[in-house]
Amino acid sequence: MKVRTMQGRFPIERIEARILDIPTIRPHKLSFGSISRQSPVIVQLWLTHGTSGFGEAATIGGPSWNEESPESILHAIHAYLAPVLLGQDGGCFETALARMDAACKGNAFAKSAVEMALIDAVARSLNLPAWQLLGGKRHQSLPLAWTLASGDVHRDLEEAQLRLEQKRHRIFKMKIGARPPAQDVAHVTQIARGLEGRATLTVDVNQAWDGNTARRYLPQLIDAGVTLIEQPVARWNVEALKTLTATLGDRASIMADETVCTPQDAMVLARAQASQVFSLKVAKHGGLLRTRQVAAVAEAADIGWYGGTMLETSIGSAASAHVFCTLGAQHHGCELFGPQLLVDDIVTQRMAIQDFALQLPDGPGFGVEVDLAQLDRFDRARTGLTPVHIDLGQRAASPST
Ligand code: MUC
Ligand code: MG
Repeated sequence: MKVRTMQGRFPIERIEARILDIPTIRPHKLSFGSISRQSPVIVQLWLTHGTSGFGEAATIGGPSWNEESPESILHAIHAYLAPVLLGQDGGCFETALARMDAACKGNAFAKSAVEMALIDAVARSLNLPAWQLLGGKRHQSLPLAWTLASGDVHRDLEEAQLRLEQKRHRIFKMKIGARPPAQDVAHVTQIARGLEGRATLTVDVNQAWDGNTARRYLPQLIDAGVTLIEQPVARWNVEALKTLTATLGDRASIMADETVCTPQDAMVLARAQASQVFSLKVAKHGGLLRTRQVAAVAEAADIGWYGGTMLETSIGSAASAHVFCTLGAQHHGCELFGPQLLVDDIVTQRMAIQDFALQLPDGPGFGVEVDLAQLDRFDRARTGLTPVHIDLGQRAASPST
């Protein structure tokens, strides 16, 4: 039998992952389709002295937001990432990332879930909050956006109204790009009128428009009151982002999301002056440490940051909050509202929201306690649910005649 040598102060003993299936409170409509279920991959990592930590990677609509799916993430973790980490010193985070990179190209979401569980486990064994291992916190709370994505003006306005009254959200992001642009402008204009003077409005086009459409319709959205515009064009279309930033940048900020994944992507955008804000997401950057690298490029290039989400449960959202709270002052708040979009959660207590801001949980690790019974309840291995597919609706339904 092969005997594994245990390395360093925090040897990694065991890594397990599973897919959960959690329904959303309402259909969530994006430019590329609609979802009614999230399928996060949850990782648990044990150190030899018994402490364990949790990590998460969530995708939206299987592999429809980018290349990774819950099933590919689970496979990458079990087949390629866990084997190169077992027995290694978990305290050497960069070495762990290098080993995962050497064993497996890409697969940023899968790596981020493992790195998250590792940082949680090491922080817990030191009885420290994770932010302490990530450079120290600079914010105790962050303004928290909510996404209006029901597709219906009245429902969107009702949702926004309630959240304003509850003092939970006063930044609202609208997901557009599924309908003809003129209809989107009409929808956003109605919402802007209904919320005038009480909220900040942003839109996420999720790559749906080409450069010409964006040049024509974004000024109309800005006239309606939109101040932050996320990923209006395809992720490869840096030229269009650059033109939009140069022509509209003094009236609203252009934010890159799908275009900015690696630190190298960040450098390309910074050199081209192709966006004023980066949407940071732990999963697409490949973990908490890489998120800090992308944020460092942003800071050096005078680009702001926004704390993005892939609609994670409270595990991934709390981990994201820990790294976002270590970043600089030039921010546009965050949208870590994933837990509120799900019918139920997998932690005993969610992060608090007060005065329109998410409060950083300060306990050991990511400061949230996982409810193991809830993990079992939603575990796909138990429920036998099949992979989630994005609902394309009328989009791409049949060839045009
Ligand atoms: C995205 O592209 O930003 C984040 C919030 C939301 O509603 O969808 C996601 C994905
Ligand atoms: Mg986005």
